[in-house]
Amino acid sequence: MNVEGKKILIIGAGKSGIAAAELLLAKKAVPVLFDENEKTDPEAVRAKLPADADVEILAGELPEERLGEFSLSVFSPGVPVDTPFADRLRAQGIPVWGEVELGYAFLKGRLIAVTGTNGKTTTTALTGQIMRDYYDSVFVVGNIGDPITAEALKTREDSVTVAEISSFQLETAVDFHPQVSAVLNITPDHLNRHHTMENYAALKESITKNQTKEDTCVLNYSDPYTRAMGERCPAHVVWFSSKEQPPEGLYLEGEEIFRTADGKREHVMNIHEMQLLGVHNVENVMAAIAMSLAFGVPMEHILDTVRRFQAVEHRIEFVAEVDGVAYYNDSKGTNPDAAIRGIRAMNRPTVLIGGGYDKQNEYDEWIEAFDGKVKKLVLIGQTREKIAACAARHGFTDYVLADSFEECMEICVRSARPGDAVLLSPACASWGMFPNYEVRGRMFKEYVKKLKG
Ligand code: UMA
Repeated sequence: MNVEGKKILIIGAGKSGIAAAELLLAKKAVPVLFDENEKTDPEAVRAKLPADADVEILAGELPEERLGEFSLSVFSPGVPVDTPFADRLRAQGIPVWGEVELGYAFLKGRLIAVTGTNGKTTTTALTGQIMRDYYDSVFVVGNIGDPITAEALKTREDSVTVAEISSFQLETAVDFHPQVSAVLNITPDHLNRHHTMENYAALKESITKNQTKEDTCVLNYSDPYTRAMGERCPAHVVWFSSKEQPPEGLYLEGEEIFRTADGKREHVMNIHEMQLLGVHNVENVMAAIAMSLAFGVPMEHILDTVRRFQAVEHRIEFVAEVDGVAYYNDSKGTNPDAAIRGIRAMNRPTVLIGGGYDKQNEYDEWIEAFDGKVKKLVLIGQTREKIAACAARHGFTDYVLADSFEECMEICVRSARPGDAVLLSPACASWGMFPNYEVRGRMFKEYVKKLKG
């Protein structure tokens, strides 16, 4: 793709926007960074760019008459594309791309892309580690935290890129074509942006839209949405399941993982050989094994990495035990389904921290999953009243509303007794109180470390 001399509008001056601007500068384009947040400080944004970067930075509103200057627009994942602003760009004939599509246009080598509602980060990190342990040039990018545009220009013909891809990023995918894809599961999330489950599931499915029979798609056999995708999938389908035996792929029987391929069944491993906990993680491991096999990594190399691989930060992460209370950071529990996995993994009476940004999710199933284990629910953020009302409807009244994260932590410490757990697994995004779930998780960990100190 030749962008030399072209003026390109980047929307969103976060991680993705900065990385996209750097890539475009390296390709001699003229990027203009625009952030719709009027409080954006252009100098603070400039400080994140290379010292000699000549980039115009705009904040607030973009004057209509300027739109004609641009030959392409690149949206950050957090910026919706079904808005009047995006429509105005399209009306002027300016293509609306996502940051992932821009990175993809410059990517060399082979690509694995992982999507799904939950388990994406663990599966991407594990698959990335398997690739790193076997191949020379490996990049792990996308929603996991490192934008694809930050790494794309470093890739070579023999590189392997493993990308975690969110529904936001798929909304603007055009030519994005992974050789191996995976859709891990689909449960309600981000419905404030995608409006219906049908839209959301269709976006996840679009990860396969440019794949062919030469490619592989790894799907969950026991999830109704991904099962149905298998019937329409343009790529060769390999299944995984923790509940039943699929026609081809990996599955769990008791505590053993098996694989069937070409009509033959082989034993893969016992789940106690892995360091990761919970059935959801067995699913993530099976998906990672299936993708790695499809990429040509021999089974014994894959299993060697799987056996050593530890939980990723913010995903049911044990922080410390203080005065007999175990503290767990599951800040990545940003939707009810992910948070159900968090609560299921607890084996002690639990003081649970919930609430945050309102993505218009329903909390009934999450509250039901408390199953007598949650002794107190401490609620924070925009959704705290909505969750409290839902808890009361389900007969759970041991909840308390906190006005700040500090107050929430004080209540947790006061309520937990030796032998209990305190779990941050909020079932909501962090936005509104924190810039992202990582900051939320780190604040939790810092508080616990201070307690310990
Ligand atoms: N902004 C606008 N207009 C808007 C919304 C935001 O101008 O309508 C501006 C904000 O003022 C801000 C900037 O856009 O300055 C932020 O852009 P962004 O939200 O795309 O955030 P980035 O820092 O670029 O991070 C993004 C992903 N964020 C989101 O999808 C919300 C990160 O995923 C990802 O790690 C990063 O790109 C690198 O690829 C985070 C996430 O929460 C972890 N993802 C969601 C999830 O996992 O549930 C999808």
